[in-house]
Amino acid sequence: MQIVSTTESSSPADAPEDGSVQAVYPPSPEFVAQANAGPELYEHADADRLKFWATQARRLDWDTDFDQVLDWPDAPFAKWFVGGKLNVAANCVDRHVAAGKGDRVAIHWVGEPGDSRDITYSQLLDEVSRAANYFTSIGLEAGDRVAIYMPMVPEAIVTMLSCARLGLTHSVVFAGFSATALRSRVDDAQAKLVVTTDGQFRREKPAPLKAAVDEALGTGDDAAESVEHVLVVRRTNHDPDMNWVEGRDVWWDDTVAESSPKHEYEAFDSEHPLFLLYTSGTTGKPKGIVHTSGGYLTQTSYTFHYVFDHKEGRDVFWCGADIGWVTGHSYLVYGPLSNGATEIIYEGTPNSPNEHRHFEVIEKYGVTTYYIAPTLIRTFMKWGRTIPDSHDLSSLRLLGSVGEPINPEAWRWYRDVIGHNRCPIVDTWWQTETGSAMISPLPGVTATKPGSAMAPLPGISANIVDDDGNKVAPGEQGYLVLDQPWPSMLRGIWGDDERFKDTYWSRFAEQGWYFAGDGARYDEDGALWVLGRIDDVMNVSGHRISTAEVESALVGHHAVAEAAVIGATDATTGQGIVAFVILREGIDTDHETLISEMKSHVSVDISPIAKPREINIVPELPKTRSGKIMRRLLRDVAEGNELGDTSTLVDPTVFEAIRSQRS
Ligand code: 6R9
Repeated sequence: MQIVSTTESSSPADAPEDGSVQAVYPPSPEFVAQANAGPELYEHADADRLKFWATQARRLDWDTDFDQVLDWPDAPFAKWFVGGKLNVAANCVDRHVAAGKGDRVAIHWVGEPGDSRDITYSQLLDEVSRAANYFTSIGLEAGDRVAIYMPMVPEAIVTMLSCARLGLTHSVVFAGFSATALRSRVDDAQAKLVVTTDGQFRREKPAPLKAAVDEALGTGDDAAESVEHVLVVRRTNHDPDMNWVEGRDVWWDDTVAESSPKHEYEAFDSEHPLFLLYTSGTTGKPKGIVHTSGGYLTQTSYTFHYVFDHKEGRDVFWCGADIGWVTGHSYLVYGPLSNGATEIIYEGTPNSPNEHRHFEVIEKYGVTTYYIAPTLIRTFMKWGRTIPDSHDLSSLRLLGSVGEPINPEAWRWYRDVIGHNRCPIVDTWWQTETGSAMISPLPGVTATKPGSAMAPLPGISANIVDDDGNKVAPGEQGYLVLDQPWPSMLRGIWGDDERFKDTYWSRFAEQGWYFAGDGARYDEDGALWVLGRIDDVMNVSGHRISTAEVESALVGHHAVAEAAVIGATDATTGQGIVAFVILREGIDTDHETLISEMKSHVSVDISPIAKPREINIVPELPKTRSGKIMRRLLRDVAEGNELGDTSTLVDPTVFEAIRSQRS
């Protein structure tokens, strides 16, 4: 596949003169000249994949070298870097201090109410050591599980690293989840310790958090029996009614902060479990995705270096995800810190106290590398370009996108308004299960197409196949599969090997491929386009149409800020396309005219078969707390069904607004 282009420039001169939009964006010669990655990275990986991964693994410090790169006869249960021993936390902290980089800032922490802290690698080492000493003092041992239910405070990262240091397996539960969700995760993992805060700031107001832990852990007969201790970080200092269970609850200030900052680490087996991260499946019970040490750290570290073109000591990296999601694990904690990066950790939402917040942070800290989700880009679009335009964003040199397909309009807006047509964009496809980025351009190498994740990274092998496992022709939709194991792959579902095999490996069992659950297609140049979850692919009169494609077309209409599309059951066509759209600020054309304009826009942009049957103009879309649109619920609305489970929604009241628009 020809995806490499090194010499052409990506100046405005490349823009077609007939007014149509630019289709391909080659890297600029200036970026190419300084890029970490070159085309030879693909060549090395293609020549000998396992040797390539061994080279990447040696970016880390191993206390005992590995003697086998991959052990796969027991597929789908993989072992990577067999025989090797390392300490993940020492790779993220100690080794940078030992190399004389202790005074470098690891974390510029920005609190929601405006407070801030800068934490150097030396200070991080002290903090991690203190927590490790305290955890040892209460009897925790390698292999025990620790639940972390915290907002984005530095102690959350310190706790994750202290667990890694001791071989404790952490399970971070997003602090926006309910007490019920926390309880089911604590029980499933049989966590002995829960680390939390007294409260958290949300839109400038303190809200209790420890209270949810108390509710989750219960009392008497209903008490979560595995939990021995609850460790509480003081954050808001504002919960006059806070409950305190003597003998179970302790303050961080009285315990960790009083412990010794000296701690000798021990090395653990490459396959020692590092963390569990729960993700929702098709059935009600969340799956505890298991990740281990050596392979996970190898691939997060490698991808951080090459995909984000990280320059040690110069770059300031900012990933906008929460530590409650895999993106936060891999690109707020393990990827950046294993590379000795300086990064931003921001506690709040993008519009507190106002919509300028992110751009002020970029300006103040000189952020060079900015990695966010398309939903936030579209929100910025909705707020309007005058907001970013009023800030100096000249420090930025690379932009990233993750979490969902990015529509070309949002991609171009991101590149133009945030990146000033200077910064390459890396659209990174991956999942909780894959652990690190898998399909993405390499900046300085790949000529990118807006909306395409382009190609598997060096060392990764993917394919798009039909029902029988045959590679699809360009333009045809198929299943995205990973046909070779990769170092940061999930090692299983906690306590449920059968579900692991069944969920990911049964669709193409004969071939032994991992089925990711996403649909994708190649274009005529071989670039790979991820179309979204397979259950988001509609079937209208026998034609397969991706919700993402229709959404992308709708967002291409000048009046539309954001769109969600679902396939609703239709007696004649199988499914009918129903769209929900949010308008941009300042659109005052009447809705009837707009709706008919939008329908013909989609018809022209994709094909008449993709023309929505129904378009609803709504004030909000139902989103999960990680920013994914809950199409399942929109389908219920469109089909007039009882609403399914709304517990993971940010704002369950959006439905009243949506329903009132439809009636
Ligand atoms: C990292 C993360 C995984 C699902 C995945 C896919 C969607 C993520 C994407 C993307 C298109 C991208 N997804 N990145 N789709 N282009 N660049 O988001 O993990 O929360 O487990 O979600 O997200 O559908 O299967 P996770």
